Amino acid sequence: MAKLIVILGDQLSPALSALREADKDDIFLLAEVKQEASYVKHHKHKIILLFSAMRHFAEVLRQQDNKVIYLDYEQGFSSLSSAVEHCLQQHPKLTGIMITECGEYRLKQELDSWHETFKVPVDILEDDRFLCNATMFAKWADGRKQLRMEYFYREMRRYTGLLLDSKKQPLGGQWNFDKANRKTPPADLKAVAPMQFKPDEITSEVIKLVAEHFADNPGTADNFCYAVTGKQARQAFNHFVSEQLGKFGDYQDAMLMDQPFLFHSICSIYLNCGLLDVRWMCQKVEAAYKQEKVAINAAEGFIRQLIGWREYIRGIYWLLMPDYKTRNFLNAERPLPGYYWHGNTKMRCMQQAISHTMTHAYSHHIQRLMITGNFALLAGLDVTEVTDWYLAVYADAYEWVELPNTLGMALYADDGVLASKPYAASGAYINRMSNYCQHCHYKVKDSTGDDACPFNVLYWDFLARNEQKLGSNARMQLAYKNWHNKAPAQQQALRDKAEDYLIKLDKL
Ligand code: DLZ
Ligand code: SF4
Repeated sequence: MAKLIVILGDQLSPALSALREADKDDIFLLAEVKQEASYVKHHKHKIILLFSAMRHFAEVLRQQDNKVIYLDYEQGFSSLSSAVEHCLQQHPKLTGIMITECGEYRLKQELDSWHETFKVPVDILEDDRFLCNATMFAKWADGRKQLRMEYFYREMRRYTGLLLDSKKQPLGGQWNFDKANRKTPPADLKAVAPMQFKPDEITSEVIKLVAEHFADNPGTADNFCYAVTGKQARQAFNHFVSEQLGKFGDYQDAMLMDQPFLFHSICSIYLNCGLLDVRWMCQKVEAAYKQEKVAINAAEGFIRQLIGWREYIRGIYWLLMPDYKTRNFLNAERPLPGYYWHGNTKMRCMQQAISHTMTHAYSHHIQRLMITGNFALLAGLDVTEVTDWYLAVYADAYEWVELPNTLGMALYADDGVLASKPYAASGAYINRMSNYCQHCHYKVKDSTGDDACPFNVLYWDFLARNEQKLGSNARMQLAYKNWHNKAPAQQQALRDKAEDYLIKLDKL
């Protein structure tokens, strides 16, 4: 009774439940297929990363004497279902399928149909690489008026025991050191880059394949330097802990010209496809704190992202899909300007965030939330176009993580499920957290003149445009008070300027 064990491109973990449960006669399937490679126009680096990491993972499985079927892209399989069908036909001794649950609702529907399609038993196992499963999350969410991350996070700290003292109280005397993560960066702050890896033979093959078959996708296939094995990813993470983490604690939200990574680990790229293990990462960071190598704001700030934010986001996704994807509270429907795909804009902050994205399939969370996300929110860009953009261009993006972060957190399209108020900010915030404005065509101190900063102009217009929906939000009262304190003539000038900018949005 041999089974087909299907391993997806973001399931490249030795501890995957489907691998743990496999028997000796079972056959593993990894497949590079058209549908997964093109449900959005993925950045070339994202495809290179996954195809190369899948090929390396298959190698390791083979070396451990497992039977592995690897279907590469040039074999032309259209979908995972067609790959599975092929294997079942070629190997009649296969009498069942086993797979660990996937990370996207779209694909879940396909997996759920396999039992009917193939007329064999299909075991879909829990993905216990995550710390909180759907049942635990639903229990936590049940009966709560608001699903705030902070309370979920405290439960996760208690559940994991991370950064707790012997009385189960938070080390450092408080749960959250968020305020100590937002220092303004000095202009001469020197970044410490994440570890880079030279492509080996397998990766070089994949780079050629992607350059040929995905020529029109965003990004270039040339400068790929990410880890593609678990061993490399662990090296990269150890480098982060010893060389970057201390400064990451202080400057999590900082942005500087031409410094795409600053002190960020970029390990979401590896964690989200399975090359790193969340428990191992958290233990490394906790140990660095206990050995006094990093301060509490660094250790807590990092662990919060993993066991707090990341698990919370996943919980929200599975709790609220598929309805969540249809939400558009602010009726945002303006087309995405072309510079989201190339970064040719006079707005320096947008140019930086987008060009980093196009070069590396990466930009850090504040660039995503407070630059490209904030701009999309203020300008009322189409929610589906924006969420598809994030899903396509980031190497760490799968819908479970991308959708709530974009639709909920950045665009407030879920009417406050995730965030208690929209993350709308004017140029002043960007000026405080970066040195971009000094290098910009627009004037960050201006809101109505010829070269007024578009973030200022659109910020006020956003408030005015959405007052009916946001005016009663308790956390927006100060913003609306400031708006109403403006003289009618000034309000009109701001709105006229916004109209002008919105008409020529593509040319800003
Ligand atoms: C993102 C991606 C890409 C580009 N290609 C593949 C692929 O060819 N084969 C595969 O198994 N997975 C791929 N993936 C990742 C899947 O899309 C991912 O598993 C689902 O989105 C669920 O999270
Ligand atoms: Fe961005 Fe405005 Fe600053 Fe220019 S002036 S970098 S558009 S915030």
